[in-house]
Amino acid sequence: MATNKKSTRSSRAKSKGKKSATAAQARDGVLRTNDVVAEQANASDHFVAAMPYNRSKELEYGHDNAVAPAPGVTVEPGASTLTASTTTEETETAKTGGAAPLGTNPTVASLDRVRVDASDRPLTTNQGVHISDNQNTLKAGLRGPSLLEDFILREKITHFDHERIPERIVHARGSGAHGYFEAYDALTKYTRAAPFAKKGKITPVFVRFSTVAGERGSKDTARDARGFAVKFYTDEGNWDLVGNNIPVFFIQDAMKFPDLVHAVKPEPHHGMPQAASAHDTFWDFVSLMPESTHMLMWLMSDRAIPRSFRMMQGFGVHTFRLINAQGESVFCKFHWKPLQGTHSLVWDEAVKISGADPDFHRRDLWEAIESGEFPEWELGLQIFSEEQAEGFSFDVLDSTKLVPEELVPLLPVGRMVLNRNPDNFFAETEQVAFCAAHIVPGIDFSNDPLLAGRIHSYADTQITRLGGPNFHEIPINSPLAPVQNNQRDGMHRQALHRGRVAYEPNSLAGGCPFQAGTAGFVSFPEAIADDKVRGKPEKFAEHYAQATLFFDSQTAVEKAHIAAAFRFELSKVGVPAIRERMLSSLANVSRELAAEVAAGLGMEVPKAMPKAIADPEPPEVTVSPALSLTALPGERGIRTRQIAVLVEDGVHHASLVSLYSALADAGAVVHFVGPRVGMFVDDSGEKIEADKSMENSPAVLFDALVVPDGSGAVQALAGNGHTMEFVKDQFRHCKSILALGAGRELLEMTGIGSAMDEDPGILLAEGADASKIASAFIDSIAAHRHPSRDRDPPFI
Ligand code: HDE
Repeated sequence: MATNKKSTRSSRAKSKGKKSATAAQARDGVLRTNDVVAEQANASDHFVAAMPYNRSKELEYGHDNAVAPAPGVTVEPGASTLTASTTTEETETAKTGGAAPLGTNPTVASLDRVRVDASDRPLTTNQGVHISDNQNTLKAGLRGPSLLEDFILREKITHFDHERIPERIVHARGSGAHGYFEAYDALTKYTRAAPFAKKGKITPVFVRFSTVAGERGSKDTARDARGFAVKFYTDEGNWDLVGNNIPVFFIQDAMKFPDLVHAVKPEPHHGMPQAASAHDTFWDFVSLMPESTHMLMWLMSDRAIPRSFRMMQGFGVHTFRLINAQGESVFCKFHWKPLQGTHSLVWDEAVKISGADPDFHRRDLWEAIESGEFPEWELGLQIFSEEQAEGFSFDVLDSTKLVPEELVPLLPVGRMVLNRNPDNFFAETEQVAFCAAHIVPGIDFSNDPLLAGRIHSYADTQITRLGGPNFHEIPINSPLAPVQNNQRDGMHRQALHRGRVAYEPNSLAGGCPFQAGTAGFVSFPEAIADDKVRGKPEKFAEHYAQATLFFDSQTAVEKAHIAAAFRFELSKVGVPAIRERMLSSLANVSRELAAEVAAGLGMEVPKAMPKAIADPEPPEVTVSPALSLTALPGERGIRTRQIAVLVEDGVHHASLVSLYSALADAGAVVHFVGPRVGMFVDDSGEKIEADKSMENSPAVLFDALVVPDGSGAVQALAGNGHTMEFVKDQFRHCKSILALGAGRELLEMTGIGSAMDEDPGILLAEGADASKIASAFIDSIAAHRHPSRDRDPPFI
């Protein structure tokens, strides 16, 4: 009998050995000779007849049914063979296995199903044939020609030839990790989304961090926004929160995205510069797009050169909707806050790191997770009603605007921990396909016109990048939630669909898979009655208030870095009129900033650029402390911080031993850095091994420096030009330096001079007192940097 709810199927009817001709009475009462095929058809007839007409049809019309769609009509098949592809489905071999367990789809199981290990296994071809010789092609004689029939060579080379796939058009360079999200509490008041269903609920995640402009092999420390994309494998399907480490964006409408990306990518005539916005086309474009000014402030700030992926915030950027089980909706912005705190590099350091270790961020993330220092973020939501939003001075559908935390505070709702590195970079981090359109029941889009373009773009781009429409079946992309629908075929299809039905409505498969009705994803029924137009709302015309808010909310050092970044970038612009235009735009943000940048370019501040709107609504918030990096110092002290201890022959042994254990106990990663790697003999005749050299690991790769005691060692180090550079860079980049005993002389030689005695980041102690100074040194490193030393131009 037909039901409007999901029916429990009876267990599989045994069909073995039933392939004999029988006589059967069909539904019409006629006695016919039967064979297996006819029997199947006859049984189907009974099954199909239980659905004499499409009972769902009348439920497809009208508003009430639109907002509360009915579940599909289903009929229980009785015998499982009724929905099978073949009566032979239980004929087993090692390859075919048995019949599909009803209602399951093994392509969505955990990654265990595809994890491969070759321990104790011989080399094989892709067809599983053992390879006897992996050194030589098949030849006609030892000195003879290679033979075309060498299928082993040809398979190997052919596969190799096709190893690369197109890189992402943006965000090509990235690094990923697995982890989980844990809800602090049920958030059912606002949303029925699965990850927030109850206190303590765990949802697996895969996260990919990225730069935007650079190609796949480009440096990690480019000045750029960072992607912060989180795939939640929820039990109601995959939810991708594809965000950035900056809460706003350059443009307001998806129509401008290709223009923006063309402007920032290497210039098309000569393919330069790589992973850099400091060139003519970028500044030409953005100086003609004043709505990008707010994002430019963030991009020129230290946010664009993070110390680590682990030390940056993440933002969903757009306004989203949350919907609860009663169908009530609120607006929402997503924020990730790192427990490690927000910390950044300085520009000179970022430039040098890109040469010393282009994988700086990738290595940092990998090593932290490998060593069990699992990075963690808190998810906070800004929740506000549509009515509240209408009262704001800005439009919440405008992605160039943020909602100040002083206007709508953050509600902490859970935490995310990254606790497992991928097994294979390509299979997981490269093939992961994030998609802004992947949302789950309880979450919905707002009408942000930038978001609308993204809803289209991501799936579209994967078709080229991952070779067809079945990229959702690639193991890293497949949900943990069961997948069943009538989509079929296409390149690289893996699912083996049982049965002959690939359409709906159907009666031959008992109406399955059936539409879920209100148990499934239901779009929020937002009322819309307006003209169909191409245009923007008036509030979008205000371009500067939040750029000013951002600048005015920075500390003096942060402001100086923003000015220096504009100076650097615009100094790389070859066309003076573009510099001038950008300065005239900055004059609308802050006279102070415009004057500083103009001075740095040897220019006068031009007249302010005319604004698109004469008298915008005054902003609610004019200073927001939350916008400064200093707002989140972090809770993890010096854990995972990299500390260089210089070593040479004759280094004072005892002081290093005691210091090492104090720093390691505090969670720091201590490296002995010598003029070369390998063994050195300390003052007590014992050996000390340098795991890094000043040549392979310059100062920029470390957060702090220890200059050792031992006059012989200090003299030897002083004779090495690398040492001077090492100490100078540590000083210039405002990092903590501890000089023990004779080590002080080295600092003096670099020209730090009297600054040494007043500088809170320089600690001096006798070698014998190394253990006493350790805790002060740890506090000093935890401060990340000592900005009082920050000079522009640098002091040494
Ligand atoms: Fe993306 N973006 N984007 N984007 N985006 C892509 O999708 C696009 C935007 C973001 O680690 C592409 O799979 C359009 C904003 C991240 O794999 C592509 C528009 C934000 C990632 C695409 C935007 C982002 C991407 C390229 C304007 C912050 C990397 C490859 C309408 C909220 C995801 C891919 C990963 C990647 C399109 C704007 C974040 C081409 C059309 C705003 C983190 O589909």
